[in-house]
Amino acid sequence: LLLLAFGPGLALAKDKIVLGFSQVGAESEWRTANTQSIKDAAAKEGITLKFSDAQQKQENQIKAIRSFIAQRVDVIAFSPVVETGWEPVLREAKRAGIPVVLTDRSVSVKDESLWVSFLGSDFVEEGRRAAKWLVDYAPVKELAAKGEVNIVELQGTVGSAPAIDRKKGFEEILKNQPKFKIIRSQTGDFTRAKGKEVMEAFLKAEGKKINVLYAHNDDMAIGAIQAIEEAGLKPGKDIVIVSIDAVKGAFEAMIAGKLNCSVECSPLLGPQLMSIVKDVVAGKPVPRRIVTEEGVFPQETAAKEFPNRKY
Ligand code: GYE
Repeated sequence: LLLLAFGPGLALAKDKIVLGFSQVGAESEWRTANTQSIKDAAAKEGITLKFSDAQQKQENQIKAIRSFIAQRVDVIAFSPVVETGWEPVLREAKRAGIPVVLTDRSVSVKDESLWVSFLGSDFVEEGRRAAKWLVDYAPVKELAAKGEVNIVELQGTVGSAPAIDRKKGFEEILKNQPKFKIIRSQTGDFTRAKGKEVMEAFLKAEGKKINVLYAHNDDMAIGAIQAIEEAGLKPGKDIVIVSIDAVKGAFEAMIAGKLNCSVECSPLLGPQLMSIVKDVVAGKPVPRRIVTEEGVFPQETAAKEFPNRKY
């Protein structure tokens, strides 16, 4: 204990790696699976985890990171709720000599030396995959042959990397599809409650004109499914639905015929994160970017895939 008081210079006094992790919140099934994965992997690797839940607020994440700096943790990892506004606190971490690892979401900062590694999905590609699936889906093709395909979009958290990129990737594919129109687009903050609320508003404004719902995550799609049913329409039939994450709840909705496709985004980042943390502490070089490998699950594959799903 006495030795510890002299700070990190005396490495022999503490042999366990201490990781400070600032999580976005608990807004979705994806997020709770991600938190579990990180906690399990830390325990398995014998890494002391200081975990902080920001309840989807950047100011809480900044506070958590400052407190990790004050506690002189070995490594700070975080999943930034939004992309911008991180320079000051990341500069503080750098000045304190604490390496920062980004997980799941990235930041937009000019000085790239403010973080050492970014582990997570390619969100633009996920958006492209959702649009490609949609354009090729037989019932939608039929609609397009006859007239316009009217899409409503439920966006993720405003300013977050997955909301920005999933929109971008989706639009990139639809740019070449003159029949496909995004008629409404609004944030549902990645939650079921908001997804339902915003879908209710879409239905009020556009009614039966809506052919397709594109939701940036499964939770918002699941909330929207409720709104669609309450409006007396059949989700998955009257309105084709594609969303992202491929959590268990999405598989259940697909098996029930209410969701048409979910593009995978894996939250199981814990083991890879711990291995990066160990390498950083050991002074080994780490990859700047590690992209998660993912698939696409159309409704027809859901029953067969369901037993294999880990989140
Ligand atoms: O898709 C959504 C969650 O950042 C990839 O955040 C993550 C997203 C995920 O709330 O469900």
